[in-house]
Amino acid sequence: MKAEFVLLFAVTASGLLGCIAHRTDSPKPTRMMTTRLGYPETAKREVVDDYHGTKVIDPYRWLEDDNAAETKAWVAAQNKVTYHYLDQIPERARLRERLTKLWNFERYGIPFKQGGRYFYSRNDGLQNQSVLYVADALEAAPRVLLDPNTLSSDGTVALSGYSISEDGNWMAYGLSASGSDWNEWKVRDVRTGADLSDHLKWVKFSGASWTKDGKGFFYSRYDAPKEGDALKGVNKFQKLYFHKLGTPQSEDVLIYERRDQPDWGFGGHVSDDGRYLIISIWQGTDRRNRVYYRDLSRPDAPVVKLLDDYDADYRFVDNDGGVFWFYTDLKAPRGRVIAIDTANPDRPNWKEIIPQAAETLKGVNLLGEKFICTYLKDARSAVKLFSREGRALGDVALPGLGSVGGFGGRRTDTETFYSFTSFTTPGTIYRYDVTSGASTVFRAPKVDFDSPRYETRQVFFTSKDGTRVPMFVTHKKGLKLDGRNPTYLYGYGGFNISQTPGFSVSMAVWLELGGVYAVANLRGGGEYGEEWHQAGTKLKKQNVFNDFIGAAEWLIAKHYTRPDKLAIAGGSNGGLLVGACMTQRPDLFGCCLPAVGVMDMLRFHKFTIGWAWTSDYGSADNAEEFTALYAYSPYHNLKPGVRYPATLVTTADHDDRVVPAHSFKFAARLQEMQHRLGPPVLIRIETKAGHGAGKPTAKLIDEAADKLGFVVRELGVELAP
Ligand code: X98
Repeated sequence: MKAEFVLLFAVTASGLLGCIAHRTDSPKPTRMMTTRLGYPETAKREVVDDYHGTKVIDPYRWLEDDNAAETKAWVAAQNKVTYHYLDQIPERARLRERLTKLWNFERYGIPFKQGGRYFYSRNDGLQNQSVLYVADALEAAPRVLLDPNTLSSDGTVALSGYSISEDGNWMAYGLSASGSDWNEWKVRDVRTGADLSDHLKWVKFSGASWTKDGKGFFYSRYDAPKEGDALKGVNKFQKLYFHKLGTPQSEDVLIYERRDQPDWGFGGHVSDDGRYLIISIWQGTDRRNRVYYRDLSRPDAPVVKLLDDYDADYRFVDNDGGVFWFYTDLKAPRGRVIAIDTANPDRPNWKEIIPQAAETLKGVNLLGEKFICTYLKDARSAVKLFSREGRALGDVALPGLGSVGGFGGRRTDTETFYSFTSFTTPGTIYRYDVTSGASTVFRAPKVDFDSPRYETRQVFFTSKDGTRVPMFVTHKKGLKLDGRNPTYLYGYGGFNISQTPGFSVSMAVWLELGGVYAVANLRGGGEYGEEWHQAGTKLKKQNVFNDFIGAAEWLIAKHYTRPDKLAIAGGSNGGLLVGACMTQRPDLFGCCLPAVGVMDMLRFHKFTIGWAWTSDYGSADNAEEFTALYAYSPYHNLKPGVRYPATLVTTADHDDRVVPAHSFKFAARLQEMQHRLGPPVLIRIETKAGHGAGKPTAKLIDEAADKLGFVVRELGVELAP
């Protein structure tokens, strides 16, 4: 077959990847490679479950055993096939080279002040892990407080969290190895940089909160798992402890547990005035919570059940003596701020301070006696100020369509910091003077990317049931809507999590290639508050897939692209999204990238923290919810002989958030079902890595090169010579 090439784009400033050609006839060169791929034989075993009278086979159940030698052999054999295929993609080396060059820019985390010292992270560009610094003044030369790169030779030990004592002298910090959610916490003397002997194990889903006197901190932990079960055993019965500085963990004081409530999780937080321990009680990822508190000024004070109706999301903001301010979505799906006087806590006495707005309230901080509220307006950030009484005091002006984060600090602080990022600019850090309202740049990264050549448009499309759904579309200025632009469509659609603009090195390289990058704000997310979230959960989860399919159809109808030029991607709940959409509409996509996805919707609740997600998914234990789950579960909806799009499933051996067995079983069955002349179905299993957090830069670059290389090959994107 004769391939024609049409040169469409001019060379960029970098001169490396700026010009691409499109094959106009899509010869699908993968076919030949596919037949030579030789997937490993995956044994099928007879496993049948009965769900409410429906028999369901699970032939690849054996892949759930992460300790079995046969699972390890299967992983090795799959990786061999995958890397053999990826090694033959000539563009991959150049993509990796360009990714490495673009990744190599200095970037800072958002600073904060504690005990007269400033703390911030910095990455010089290619460091596997960002380094934590401390400085005596904002522009004083900082010194290294913690360099995680020294903790392992390959960058696989990451700082997962830290907390500084009131006087700024002590730092409790959590470390995660190989991407696991399990953390070990230690304590460092900020003045000397030396560690104490304190060592806490089996900490998960916890921060640390110091008492005002710096004598110790509150944290949450689980019991040690059974031998061999650490990465897949169910996490229940979390307990809240107090750890006293300089003592062994065995002497930690149990502050709160509920043996009658296995699903309850606890977050302990000491109020800035040091007076109260606020205990947030969670039941999985359900947004609703309970709030209890204890008066720390009295050693024998009881735990008081302040908010125990489990009817809304309540997040403690700050307090003025016994008056507590909360963010809540109670009778306000887009959020508001209320005050509860703990001396008169009955509901009729609650006061509304900042009412619900048209925008969705996402964050509230009290600084310089003003509330700084971050909102989402059609998935873009807006920041508004209010007095303590709730009087509107104006906005913080932002540089454009993007996302902000930060505004941390204390009620008495008049200085705070925030970051601003967009699809074409990496995070710039600003210092904000709360008194004058002036923002000044603290650090602006310089990245080798010609941002002004690109544009982001926000579009709205209509989903299957008529719902108006927003989507960000980013590409080179002057893009020709000729229906054949390679397009990378990304989505998540769950857990009240919003997809807001942000810079991605990988997508910057894609844009340089002439690609279109689309991010759809699907239902299930938090863009428009709790109603938007609920509209994509449980029996309504199909709405999320309909929205994503609607986004793809819109991009095709508006001549951005066509199915064989369209890649879809998503991770975690977004991996489920990709898996469900490709099983429902295999004709609509040219390439699919389901990453660390939840693929077996009948068994997700049986591993680690999976049970927590029944708030979004429901459970196969419930007959009605089983029917909904079985109708879209990616693993269960693959059909024999269908021509599925080229697929690169990605996961990692230490993913204890979404166990890799989901991806293993899905990939095994997809290889079994794929049409014999269909495009490749590969699974890439990263080693010494987890769900994503803390992944070292070297691994991020390798993964991005492999994914982009795969997309470039499968969509037939030609790089400039
Ligand atoms: C989680 O599963 C979040 C996991 N998680 C936490 C923390 N606390 C939790 C309490 C209860 C249940 C889960 C919790 O991370 C936590 C608390 C303090 C400090 C650090 C962590 N999430 C979902 C997820 O990962 C959605 C996003 C958060 N999923 C994977 C959903 C499906 C696929």
